[in-house]
Amino acid sequence: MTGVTFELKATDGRARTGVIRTTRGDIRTPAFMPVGTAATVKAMMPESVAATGADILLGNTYHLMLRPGAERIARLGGLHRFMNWEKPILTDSGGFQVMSLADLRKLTEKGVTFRSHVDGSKHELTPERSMEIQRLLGSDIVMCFDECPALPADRARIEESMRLSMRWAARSKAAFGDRPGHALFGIQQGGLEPDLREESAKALRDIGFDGYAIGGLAVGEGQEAMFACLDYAPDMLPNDKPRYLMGVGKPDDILGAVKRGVDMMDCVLPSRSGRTGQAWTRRGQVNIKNARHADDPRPLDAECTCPACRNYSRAYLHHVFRAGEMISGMLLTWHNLHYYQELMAGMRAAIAEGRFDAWEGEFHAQRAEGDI
Ligand code: PRF
Ligand code: ZN
Repeated sequence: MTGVTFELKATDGRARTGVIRTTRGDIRTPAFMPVGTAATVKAMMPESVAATGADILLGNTYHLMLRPGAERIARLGGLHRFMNWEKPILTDSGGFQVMSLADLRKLTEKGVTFRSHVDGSKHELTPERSMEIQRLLGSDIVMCFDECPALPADRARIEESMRLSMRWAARSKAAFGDRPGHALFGIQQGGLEPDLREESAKALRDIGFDGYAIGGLAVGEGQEAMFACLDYAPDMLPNDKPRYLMGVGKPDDILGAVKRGVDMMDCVLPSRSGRTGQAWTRRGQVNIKNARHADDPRPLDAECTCPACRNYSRAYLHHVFRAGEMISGMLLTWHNLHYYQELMAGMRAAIAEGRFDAWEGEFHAQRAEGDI
């Protein structure tokens, strides 16, 4: 008994809807987790993130250990209090970010040493230290420490890396210990090789986790290859535990993942693209930088109820982007996160009512109409 439980409420085909209950509140699934890397969802106040409908945020071990430091956050009352977010937080374990962001990385059986991308200082992360940092942060859902090669990669490299990650998963579980009210998720690896995915899933099932992530996807393989893997990978993981696809994705990636049995996702896309003038709407992507918006009095999306769409014109959003005003990133991020959460709410309702296929048809039809 961990104090974090998963209740599956309905399925439609392979799509699932349910709820993860934690001491900090319920997470309705399928769930999208906005990314709050540096103890903030960039350009958003936490109450605004909650207003978009998010039940949970993602935080990062790697960034927070470097700045401001896990021990400091613990002294200040933990990450929830530090950043003023009372709902659940899931933290990634750091290995994936070290491999993509840090300098002078050295990988051994013990863990990984690296230099900070912030100030060049030297650090070490191991499964044990990652569990300690995530405990100091006060994370509700802790991720195992793993490693993941970018694709394409040799089968030998993927196999070796997956087996290392499974040994690290066992060490993560031992170091995590027994922490009522907190959950530990394993991470499946194995690239695009079905037998390696099964070997990884079996290793994780044998150790036993509160939830299971699918790692090592959306790392350069493309949507078609990712969906081909998701045609079998989720079914290798226990049916009665949440399944989390890490670092995905665009709205159509999310739809395809949910359709294949995924319950949770995270991605920087809605927040990051909001700061570069990209909006995601039910009719597709809108680039607010485009000169065609300069005199347009209409909202970004007439059907959207977010503050950017209720209170401002495309002309205004275009102007503040061009002028480099901070409100540009604030409004577009809010809109994008609101759209993503509406997408999730729409899928949850469709699955509960057994009309997921019709919902999917409507999603594609609206996009085909294009921007009007
Ligand atoms: N492992 C971890 N975090 C991740 C990934 C992974 O494989 C990915 C891959 N898309 C994103 N974030 N720990
Ligand atoms: Zn909007």
